[in-house]
Amino acid sequence: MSHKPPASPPNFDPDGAAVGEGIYGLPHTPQEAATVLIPVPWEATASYGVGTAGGPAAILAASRQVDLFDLETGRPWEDGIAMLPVPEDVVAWNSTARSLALPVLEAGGADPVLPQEHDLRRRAAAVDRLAEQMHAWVGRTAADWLDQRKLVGIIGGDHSTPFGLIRESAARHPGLGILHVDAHADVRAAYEGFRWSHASIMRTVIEELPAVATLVQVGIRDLSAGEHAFISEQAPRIRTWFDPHLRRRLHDGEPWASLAKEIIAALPPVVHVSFDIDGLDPSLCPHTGTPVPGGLSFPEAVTLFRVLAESGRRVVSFDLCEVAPDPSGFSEWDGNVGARMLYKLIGFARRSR
Ligand SMILES: [Mn+2]
Repeated sequence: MSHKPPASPPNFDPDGAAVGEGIYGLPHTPQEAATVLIPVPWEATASYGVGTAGGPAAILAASRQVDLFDLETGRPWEDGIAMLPVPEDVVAWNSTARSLALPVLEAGGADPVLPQEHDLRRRAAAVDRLAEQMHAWVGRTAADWLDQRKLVGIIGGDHSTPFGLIRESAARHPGLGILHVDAHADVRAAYEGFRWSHASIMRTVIEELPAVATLVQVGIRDLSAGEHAFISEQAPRIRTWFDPHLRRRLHDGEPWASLAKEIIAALPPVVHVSFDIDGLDPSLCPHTGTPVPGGLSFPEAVTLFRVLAESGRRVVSFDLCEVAPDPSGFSEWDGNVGARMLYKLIGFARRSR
């Protein structure tokens, strides 16, 4: 990629404590930066714990503690990383959608036919319309930066947030593959009455985006029988490495490096990485909305990124979702892990280009 690194201001010291307002304390504007991050503080349909709408702010705050030098990827900051301001429209849509959704979530969903659930259905439909506005906004914003040949990442928010980016990315790269790290399969047809649920993102991707050639899932350990059947029916377009099966092979002595190569080999040449933080061991994301025991260690996830970059495949876009700060404000651990995972992901994605 022929991107000219932006000149750093004379008073910028990459080894010093972060002083700038930007992510990782960096001085770059989005126009200068090779990597542009779009924060999407949206969690309208969070069904269990809430707080992922605070993900972008938590990652931004914690990012200032991350050393810019990285042992594995060198200096990913050099050609610029910038996060756009938190979009006020999305904040307002999220809060309206959240109030509309609450009674539906409390009722465990909206029945599609029962007359007495008419109001719940009306609410769920209104939430879906707001979600579509959010997707349209994400799509327009992402399209602008993708057309400038930037690496574009969504910082969620819940896992419904990257749909607009994946759609734009796939439109520019037909045959796109998705590397999806998650505890959940996210292939429910709809969830709790909402078409645009955090639990159905990959179902929508598979059904509505024929330009997505392959979905490769890793770390999945919590899904319904219906989702399990859907994954089997969709093979080989969906390839899932379930977490218990990966653990068993590791315990039987197979090295993670060879499992990672097997997983990455299933991907086409151009890739979007969709990273739900709950794909990791929940000790690394204790406040995320739907934690599940098991999952990847931090170094296992980073090895996947490394093997992906070294394979010659190209990462053109990504999302990092479901990071939620400690509601008491006491611990910044979730944001810390999120900011470090993001830095590794950007570092290896930049190397892949
Ligand atoms: Mn998940």
